[in-house]
Amino acid sequence: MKAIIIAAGMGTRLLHLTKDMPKCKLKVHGKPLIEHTLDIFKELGITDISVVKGFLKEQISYPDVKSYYNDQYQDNNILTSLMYAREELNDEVIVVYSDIIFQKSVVEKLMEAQGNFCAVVDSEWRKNYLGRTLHPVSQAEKVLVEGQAIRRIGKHLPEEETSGEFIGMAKFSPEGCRILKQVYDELLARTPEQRFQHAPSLKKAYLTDMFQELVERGHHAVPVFIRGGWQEIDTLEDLKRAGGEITSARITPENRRRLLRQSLYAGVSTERTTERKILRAIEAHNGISAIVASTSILPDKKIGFDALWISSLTESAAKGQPDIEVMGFDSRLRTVSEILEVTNLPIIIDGDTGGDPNAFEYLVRRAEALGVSAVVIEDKVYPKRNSLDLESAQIQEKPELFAQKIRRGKHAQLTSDFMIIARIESFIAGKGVDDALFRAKVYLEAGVDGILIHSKSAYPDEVLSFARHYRTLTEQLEMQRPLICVPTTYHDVTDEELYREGFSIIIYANHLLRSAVNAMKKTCELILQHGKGSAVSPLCCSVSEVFDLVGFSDIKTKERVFQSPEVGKWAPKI
Ligand code: SPV
Ligand code: MG
Repeated sequence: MKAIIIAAGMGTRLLHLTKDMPKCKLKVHGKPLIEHTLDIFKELGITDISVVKGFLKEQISYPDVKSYYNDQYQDNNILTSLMYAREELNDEVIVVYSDIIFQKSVVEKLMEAQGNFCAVVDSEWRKNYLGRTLHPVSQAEKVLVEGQAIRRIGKHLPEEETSGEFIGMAKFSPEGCRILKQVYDELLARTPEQRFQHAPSLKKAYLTDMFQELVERGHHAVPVFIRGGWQEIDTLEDLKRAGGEITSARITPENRRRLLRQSLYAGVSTERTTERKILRAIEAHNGISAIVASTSILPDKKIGFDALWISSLTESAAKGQPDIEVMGFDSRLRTVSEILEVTNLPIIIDGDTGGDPNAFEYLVRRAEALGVSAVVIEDKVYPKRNSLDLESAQIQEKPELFAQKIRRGKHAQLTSDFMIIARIESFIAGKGVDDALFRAKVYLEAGVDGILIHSKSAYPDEVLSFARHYRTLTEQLEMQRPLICVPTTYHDVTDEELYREGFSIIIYANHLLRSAVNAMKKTCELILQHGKGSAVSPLCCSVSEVFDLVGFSDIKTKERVFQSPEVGKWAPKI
């Protein structure tokens, strides 16, 4: 008996949890989903196991488990995935989705079943949908059984005509494997792009579409009935119900600190041969804003924020204070500590002017020890005023003095992962591109790890012109150092456009605080107007969402899971 685990998909419905991790690596009862499956197979003596990988294939690696790679995983579906492992289809083979968790008895029943095509069907399937709000019944792969045979199968079946739910585990006999491959090849040769059963094409077909095809061709598909004892993990809600934790895992300061440099120089060891990647950073000013920023993603594109910006403007504003460099580094570092607790993202800290060189050394040492990846200091005279204030005098530091501060900071840091970024305020101070470039050269020569060029213009022209000259300058100096910008005032240019013009990190520097202020103002206004809380319900997230975000739900999950000495052994929740 062999087994094939299909683990190629992107798990988009698990949102941020599957941004950087394949779904089968999510932990349930303290152990990755796929390891529950592997352990059960091994306990049952099934040692010839293959995995079809796709999304983030490098993260799925087990000794004695064969690998197949579905390189088109973004474009195809489960049936095609299975066919990537077609050379394994030559024996009695169990095929299983990688996002289900089940008891050993489920596999035992399937092993005993006789027939060329056997599918495990849960007759008590309706229970699986009680209180399951994010995965509706319409998504269930339903099965209609007549006599001892599957007649119809697929998500499209009406509930009234459903005998049970296909759990995503099937078995093919050697003869079943032969027929499966023959039918597949025939369909591929004849109608590769046409509708296939309920799928838009063969490529996009589910395993259930193939079962339906086999049934219609007169083959006997055997239902192997079970009553519960399994669970599908499709959404955050499913994960929570199964005993998985839904807030992000933790990270050591060492590992977090190096994340920014790693992303900037994605996988390339020398700074000469960089492979640039767009990095989006967004401001966070406290724990909850950091949680929202880290968990917000475009699931289909796997786009999320790559770093958090600890802004002086919003960090002080969150405490009701102006951004005039009076709050001090200790306040900023306390906020950083709060944020580190709740996110795995790398942190870029706004160091204002850096203070005097001694104060800057202190900031570098403390930030580096906490696991911050980079500090940005602006080349203004202490105490600075916020750069976007149109009335304040914006006085720049002498370039040589600022370079000295950079050298002191670089000298103070202990690791090569930590970055010091110089922020040039020439445009803010009303000077031109020549002054900015002169300063860039001085700071680069002082050893700075990147340059942030700031502007308060309504248009990106200033920063774009700087970017063009910066490229030439860094080529002349034979050093590649990332370029960063803060498009607050020139906010119509997209991050992709800025990236194409040479920027590596785009910082959305104050948007969570500003949008929160608007939402809070509206909420106050509506409550005062209507005299009741329901007036603002559409503006508010639910209390249970807050519980989920801040890990309260995980506490309850852990209390349940760790109650049993059998942590790591999944048991269905009764
Ligand atoms: C901040 O976010 O605190 C910044 C950027 O320093 S700006 O407010 O534009 O000066
Ligand atoms: Mg600032």
